Amino acid sequence: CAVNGLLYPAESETRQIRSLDGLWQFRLDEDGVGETEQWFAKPNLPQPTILMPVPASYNDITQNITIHRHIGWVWYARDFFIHNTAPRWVLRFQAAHYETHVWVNGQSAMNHSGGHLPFEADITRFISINESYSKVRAVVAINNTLTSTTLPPGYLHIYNPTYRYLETPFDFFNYAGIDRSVILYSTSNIYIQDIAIDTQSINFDNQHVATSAILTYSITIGGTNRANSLRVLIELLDANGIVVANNTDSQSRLVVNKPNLWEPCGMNHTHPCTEESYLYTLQVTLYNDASSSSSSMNVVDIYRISHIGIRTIRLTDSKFLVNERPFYFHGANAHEDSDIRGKGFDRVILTKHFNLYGWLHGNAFRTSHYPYADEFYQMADRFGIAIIGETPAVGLSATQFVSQATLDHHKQVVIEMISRDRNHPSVLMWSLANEPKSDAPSAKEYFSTLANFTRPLAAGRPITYVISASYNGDQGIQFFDMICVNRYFGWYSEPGRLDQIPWLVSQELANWRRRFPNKPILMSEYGADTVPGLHNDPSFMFTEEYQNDFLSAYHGSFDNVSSIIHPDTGYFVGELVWNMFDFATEQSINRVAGLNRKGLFTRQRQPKAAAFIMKNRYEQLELIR
Ligand code: GCB
Repeated sequence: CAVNGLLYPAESETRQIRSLDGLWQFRLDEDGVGETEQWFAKPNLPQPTILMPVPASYNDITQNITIHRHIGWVWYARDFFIHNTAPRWVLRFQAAHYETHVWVNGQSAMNHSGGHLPFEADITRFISINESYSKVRAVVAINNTLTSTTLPPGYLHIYNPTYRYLETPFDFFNYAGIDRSVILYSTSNIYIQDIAIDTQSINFDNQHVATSAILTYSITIGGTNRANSLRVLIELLDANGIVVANNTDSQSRLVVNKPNLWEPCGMNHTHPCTEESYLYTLQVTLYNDASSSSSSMNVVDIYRISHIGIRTIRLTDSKFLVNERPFYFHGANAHEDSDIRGKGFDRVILTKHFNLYGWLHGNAFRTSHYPYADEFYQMADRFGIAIIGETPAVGLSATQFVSQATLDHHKQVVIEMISRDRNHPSVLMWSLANEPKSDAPSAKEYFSTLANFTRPLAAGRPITYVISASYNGDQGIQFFDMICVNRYFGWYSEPGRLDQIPWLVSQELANWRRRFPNKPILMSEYGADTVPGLHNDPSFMFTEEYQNDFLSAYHGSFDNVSSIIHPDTGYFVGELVWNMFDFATEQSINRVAGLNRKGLFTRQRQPKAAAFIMKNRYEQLELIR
């Protein structure tokens, strides 16, 4: 499959990186006239403009409710200089939500549909590369309107000229704008375009020590005018920078003797979550070998991936094996969401996220409900946190299952997500959707097609989607590898009845097992809204006591069928709480002050009482291995 992986922009001897983050000119385009009036060709956006930080969602930056709830086009612009020290310049958006049009020096440079994933264009043709510098103007128009064929879907209702409402069939605020970094980077005319690496083949001796690993890789070269003398050198460096394997074919294998394996934290006792997991660096050098003497090696491009982890994944009927040992997922799902920034990427929030994971002894999370910024995966690789990478297909209904446009876009998103994330050892599974209406008859054909499409691209990972339908109603999971269910007994159903949770959970898991005896099961969400500081004994809904008791009530049922507590009979391979942090939603009668409050931590990243209960549980779970 010809997938361009859009390699993460990395500096090297042959590549310069320039951040275009900062304050951009910004304005709303409430009447949607910007393109017809050619705002992209003007030296300034028409007034009134304001300053907008990039990266950030624009919604919560001002005190203006119109900007907060805006639906439609917005415009961003900035000028910058390029010093013509390189022959090729690429402008890259790490993500923007949702439909994005970009002009460079007044000319259309790229369009992209969909948030959460990067897009880029070679902008060399728009700048005067023969001068010593070029002045460049980038103008960006972004529309956050969701439709029945976007992912996630949405439905625009226009009640009158001032009352427009975007119905979003999902439970998080539709933050928008340039919410991840904008980067300018240079390469040579001929360059390393893509790298795919697979570490799935490891030999173990009978003491379970890895004796060797075979890494299969493929390098794609981009650019024109390729000379016959172009060569490639692939080297794998260990954590001390020593070359442990190399090759000179663009598609081949590297053999590593006695490899150090990447493992999720807690898989052995000596590896707490805050310690770094073992990572190798893959260094790819592209060079011209005109004179055939190695001293005249003329380097054209160098690219390094510094997060190569050697590990295997395999599913059995009842276990999720990492490096051939049972792995039990435990942690909390999250959202890219924080005060003021909305979904804007922020390294402070990122680092706190992982420090809290370490504190909690969590070993896994799902990127609910869309692919996160690349940096989350890089951190997860280092911390040894397992990721279930999810597409933005949240809230699919029967309408979407019969739409070819939705299916085509879903496939496109699968390609973009997997090709971006497949080289991360932390990604252990792909989730292709969250809570689709999978008991609709049309779900069967849709998910069968999607599973068949994804399987050859899945890069050694199992595939799943996250289910809210009943065990006997779901039509699509039969085509996937694992069962992931979200359940809210004692909350959305049986509200207040903590006493009913244990048997309901046990019965639920047993029912799924009966229908699918060959697929391991994971609870991909369970949780209760909790207002910090609210107390009641006996526990009542929304109090800290209730969240404690609610979560604990699930755990006994999990433990009864756990694949690590009962290695012979267990089939339950993990538990992911909803949610790590409180997060923003639309305003509604069940979301006090516009927040879903199921976090173990507040939106400001401070613990509720339940965080301590979960820390204790995860510490105990780690000791079971
Ligand atoms: C779910 C959804 C999640 C919601 C959660 C809730 O099942 O997957 O997006 O936020 O329930 O709290 O309602």
